[in-house]
Amino acid sequence: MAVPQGYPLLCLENPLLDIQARGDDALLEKYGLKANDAILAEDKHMDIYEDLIARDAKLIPGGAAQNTARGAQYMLPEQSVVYIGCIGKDKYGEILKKTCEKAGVHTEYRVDEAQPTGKCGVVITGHNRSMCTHLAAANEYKIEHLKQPEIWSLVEKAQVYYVGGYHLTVCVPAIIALGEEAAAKNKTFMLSISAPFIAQFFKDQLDSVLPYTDYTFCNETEAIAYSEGHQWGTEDITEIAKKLAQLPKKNTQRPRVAIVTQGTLPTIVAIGSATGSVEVKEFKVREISKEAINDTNGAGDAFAGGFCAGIVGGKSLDDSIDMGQWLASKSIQELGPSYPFPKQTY
Ligand code: 26A
Repeated sequence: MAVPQGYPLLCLENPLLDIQARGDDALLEKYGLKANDAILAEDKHMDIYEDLIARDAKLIPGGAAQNTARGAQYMLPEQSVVYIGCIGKDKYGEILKKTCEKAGVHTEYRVDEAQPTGKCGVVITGHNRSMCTHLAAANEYKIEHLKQPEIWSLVEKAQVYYVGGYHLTVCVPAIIALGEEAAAKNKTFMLSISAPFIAQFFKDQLDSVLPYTDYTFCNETEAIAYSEGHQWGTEDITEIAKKLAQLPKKNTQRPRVAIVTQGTLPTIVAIGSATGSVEVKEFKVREISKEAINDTNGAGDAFAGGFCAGIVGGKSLDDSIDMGQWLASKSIQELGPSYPFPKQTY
């Protein structure tokens, strides 16, 4: 057997296939969906995938952190990124594996024998997207898989960890294991809050992993959901970013950086310090003409991917933010969470 190589960036989350189509208010209403949201599918949502396929849906590789992994690898030298999660033994799982291979991302999937590969129904209405996820196999990820010697050796060789907050619904112990490894060896641990429902309904799980984060990512709606859930009494994004940066931290050798994206508005970055003071920086996004936008699904994942590439490549915080904004601007010109092919260079 080939000895696994080390990859500097290790990403963990839910591998999903996106089933994405244009919809309308009637479709949103039929399933009780908001125009712009991400939820876990309940029984009443299970027909939506067929409805989307009937609307000529595209099958696009998704899963938020898997998009980030592909994005980071897009901007890094070969063999920089490994992605971990659980798929089923089926055609959709094969599509995900092949797409990652093509993108140069090494995958170490756990393959569940019983459940199908997870899928995410994406309803596009104008510039909004509503996502409804049936995790299926993705929900079967277990800490035992991460602790297998050949997988754990990749964890030990990695220098930077990126976890999608959506995984808080699946396997908190795996996230904590990565956080502990990072804190013990002064490596970098990053986490995205991923969706308002994570801040609202998985609050305790989220709070159990935030102390490990060196970089916490969220968008404006997730920031506000977090603030509301913690009765911070503010919807001011800069204030929330500052408070996120000041939350308790396990590894005190690194400051916490909280990064809040807000669509076309500037990205807010709050940098904590050992003394408790916080520095705030704002970064304008790269403007794209309205006509050039294809769809914004996955823009945040792309931003995180470009940012991770910067950090893994030893770039400064400011440069890493710019790399994130560059990759996000490229991704929104593609269909779904994808990147231009042939490859463009930063
Ligand atoms: C557990 N949930 C709800 C999810 C997701 C998810 N990825 C992991 N877990 N719900 C939506 N996504 C992904 O988000 C991307 C856009 O940011 C979709 O698969 C889509 O590719």
